[in-house]
Amino acid sequence: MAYRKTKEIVKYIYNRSVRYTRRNFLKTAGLGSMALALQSFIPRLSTYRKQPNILFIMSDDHAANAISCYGSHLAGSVSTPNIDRIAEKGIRLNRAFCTNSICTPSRASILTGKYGHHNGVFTLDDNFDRNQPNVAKHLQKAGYETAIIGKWHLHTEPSGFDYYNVLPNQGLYFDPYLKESGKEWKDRKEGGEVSKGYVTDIITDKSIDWLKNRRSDKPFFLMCHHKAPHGLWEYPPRNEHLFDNVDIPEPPSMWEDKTHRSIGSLKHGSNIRKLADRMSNIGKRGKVWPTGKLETSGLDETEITKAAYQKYMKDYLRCAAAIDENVGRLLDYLDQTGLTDNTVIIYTSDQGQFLGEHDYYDKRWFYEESLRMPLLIQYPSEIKPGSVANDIIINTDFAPTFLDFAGISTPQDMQGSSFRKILEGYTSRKWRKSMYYRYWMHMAHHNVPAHYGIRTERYKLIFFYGLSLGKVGKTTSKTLDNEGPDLDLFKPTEPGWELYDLKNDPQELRNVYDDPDHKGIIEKLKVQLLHAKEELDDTDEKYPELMQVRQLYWDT
Ligand SMILES: [Ca+2]
Repeated sequence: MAYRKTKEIVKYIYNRSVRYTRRNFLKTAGLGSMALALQSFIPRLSTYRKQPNILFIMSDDHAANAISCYGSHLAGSVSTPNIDRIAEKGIRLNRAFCTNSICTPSRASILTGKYGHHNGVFTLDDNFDRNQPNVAKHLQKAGYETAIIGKWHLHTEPSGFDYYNVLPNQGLYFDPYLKESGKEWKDRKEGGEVSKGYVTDIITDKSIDWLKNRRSDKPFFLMCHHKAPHGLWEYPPRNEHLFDNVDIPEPPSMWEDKTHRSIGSLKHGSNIRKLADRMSNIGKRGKVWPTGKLETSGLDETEITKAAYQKYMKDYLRCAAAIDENVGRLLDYLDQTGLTDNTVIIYTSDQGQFLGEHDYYDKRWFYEESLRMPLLIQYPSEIKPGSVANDIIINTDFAPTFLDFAGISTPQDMQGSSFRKILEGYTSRKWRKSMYYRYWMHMAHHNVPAHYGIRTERYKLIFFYGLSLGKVGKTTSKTLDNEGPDLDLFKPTEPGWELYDLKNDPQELRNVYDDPDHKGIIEKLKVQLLHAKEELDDTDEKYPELMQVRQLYWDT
């Protein structure tokens, strides 16, 4: 047996099917016989033992609002026909969320199936402990050939991969360095050899090369990780004139009156006006903005914000268009080589990105546009074309789901759960109805205060506790354009609470925390929040400083 004794397989399938599969449960309940019940599951055995290939394509900061199949204020301006192909042939998940909306922590959670406080990656600066278990190691043991190509950003040498070829840190858009397995490894931004060309094309070329040269007798697990469309949004020259003479629509929340916000969030974050300054000034190293300086002379404040938004969106969408082209190349390769039917194809992004919503760019906040990961999955044997799911999925669920496809039960140390059955259209009654979020990197880079909270299907409760708790590392000082740190920014900020009713206010334009009508729901959500923290082992008792803040502000 490749990975499990027959008896164990049958027991495993029987248990999971009884637990999750309404259709099969009804069948077996009517027959009332264990033997017949098992018989009805036997055809599934071959499917489970087949171990499909897994192609995981992840971009960086690609907001669902910028993917046409999700629909948004950008509909009509944005077209991602190749990424949409995955949704057309498979499923679109509308509520896939990250547990900490920045690159390094989200990637660590995807790999380990754990929150940052369990895998040790709280911030962009934390080195990933390569000796801990991860999904690639489990898949290797289960007989998979594994590879990661593209953005890594976990600083230490990848482990669990038969092959890797990864960018140091963020990587470069043009002529990037790449660090390949079998050669001397150097941590963090050191090391690597130059590949000539545009990074998105290169990552796809190397992914296709690896697919061509892989061992044919093993299923594969390939993580194809794009750098784009991460700032500073350097698009390929071929897309330079995309969106010429087009006015990109502004999101309705770009001009919102933020007076509804708590003091915890009100004055923080990076707005589009700040981006205008960065785009129009010469940086500290004497460099102009890489896609050209934003000209603002003669413009008033509103016009400057509008001009910066247009430039931001056009640069960003030109990068995203290159992602879409390259997703198409990978999908075409699978089609041409007959691999499509036996490959689970996933498209996602490490987290979302504000595209002017709430007058923000970047991510980090627990607000929807930053929290939400696009998630599209195609696997014709199990997923009906054009499916849509609204269940709450989080990034710690990815690893258990991949392992489920490989026939492996979720390891005890993983905190997420497999959502494989949701892809087939069945949701267990036990499936989570809420998710816990935590952002640790207090006021580093884009001035976002540390916070945590809970999002249910309807409500979102956020506690901005405003403390760095020693989680800001010594090299967290570099911003995107290499500006130095202002350590004063890492001082505590004033705490505050916010509550959003996502049913009546999906764009989070009205914080109703102080509305007396919501007193009851706030009490319930605080109990749920503490329960989630307890269950996930992220209790505040570990941080006396935070407990002090809680004592003062919990009931305010
Ligand atoms: Ca990212």
